[in-house]
Amino acid sequence: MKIGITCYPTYGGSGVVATELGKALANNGHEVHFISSSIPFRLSHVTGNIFFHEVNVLSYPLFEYPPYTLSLTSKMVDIAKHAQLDLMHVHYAIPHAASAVLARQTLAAEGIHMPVVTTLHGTDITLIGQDPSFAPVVTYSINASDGVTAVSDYLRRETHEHFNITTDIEVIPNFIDTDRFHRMDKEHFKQALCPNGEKVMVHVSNFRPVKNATQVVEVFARLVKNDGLHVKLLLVGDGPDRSTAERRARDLGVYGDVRFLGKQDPVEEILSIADVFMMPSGSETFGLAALEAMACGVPVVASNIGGIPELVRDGTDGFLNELDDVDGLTASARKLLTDDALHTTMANAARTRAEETFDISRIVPRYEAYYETVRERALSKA
Ligand code: GMT
Repeated sequence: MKIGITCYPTYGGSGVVATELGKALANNGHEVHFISSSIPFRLSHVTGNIFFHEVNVLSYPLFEYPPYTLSLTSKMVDIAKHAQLDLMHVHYAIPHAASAVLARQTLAAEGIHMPVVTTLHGTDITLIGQDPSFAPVVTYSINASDGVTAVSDYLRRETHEHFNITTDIEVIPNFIDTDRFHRMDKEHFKQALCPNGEKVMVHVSNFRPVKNATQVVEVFARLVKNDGLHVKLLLVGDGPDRSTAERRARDLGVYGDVRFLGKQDPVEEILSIADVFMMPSGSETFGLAALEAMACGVPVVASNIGGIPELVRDGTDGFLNELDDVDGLTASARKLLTDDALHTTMANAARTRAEETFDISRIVPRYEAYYETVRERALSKA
């Protein structure tokens, strides 16, 4: 098939999923056209049957806000015509689903069929999408899509609860390439960071308030100061709460044992030296960063919210604690850092879960089958 993919190109789970999906589809012989404001950060090579089309946003004295959504729509129309796309798959509803639906209507006026699949990822449904300034268009563009997927059962339920949805939503969970994400021998790196054999706690996020990165620092300080554990904390990523987390580490007197590494790729090399992965998020529809850790054999300590329990099994491949329960999160991390036998069992379980349930080879065929179903359904209606 010839498939158009639109996503946010920046640091974020929906862009990662869209890009990895596109690369896997191209690997399976499909022709994939990425249409985005800039090249997605995980798309390092645009070769063979992968194409990238940048959306050019025109400024004009009259425009206080240049209308990106319309420029994206026009680019979709242009690529659909010239590359003869069989289907357009958009990730994150705002504004991509609305652009795609409008592009489909524009093309239909010229007798061209281009079914639209929308994948819902997170705050497009759980937060920002519910704002009255977006909700009517989000509702319309979901219902008008030819196919809709959600990355967890939780997200599917939330969509039905908060929007007037008249269409079926297919749950296709996120996935991981377990050949790329696996525990590697990074002893030299570990030695450099932990010269005295300290254990390693890792947090990876975009440091938005919803990620509760400061709680990771609080947990870490308790382990070091109250329990006297020899641990280092690595914080990967960047965003609005990074400076607050840095300040908290200084105030708690643990800054010397904390490293803020900023945005890093490949993250699997850092995960390869980790003993515990922390995800105390206030909202998470899936938790892709936790899956990346699990694939590298790192047990997860996370909040028991959203879609996380569909990924991390409490007491099997990590521990889930009530939201904002810093004592509980600390106790969970303490168990994993002090009980080697428990750690090994959970690390193995985490890796097995990633391989057996979320490996890319199991999930990408589900998207391919779904595309076929959507296309047949859309063509039979046309
Ligand atoms: O929804 C967001 O705010 C951002 C989005 C993203 O682009 O990173 O994250 C969501 O999608 C990811 C990929 O499907 C999920 O793994 C994240 O759990 C989800 N984030 C939230 O729900 C906060």
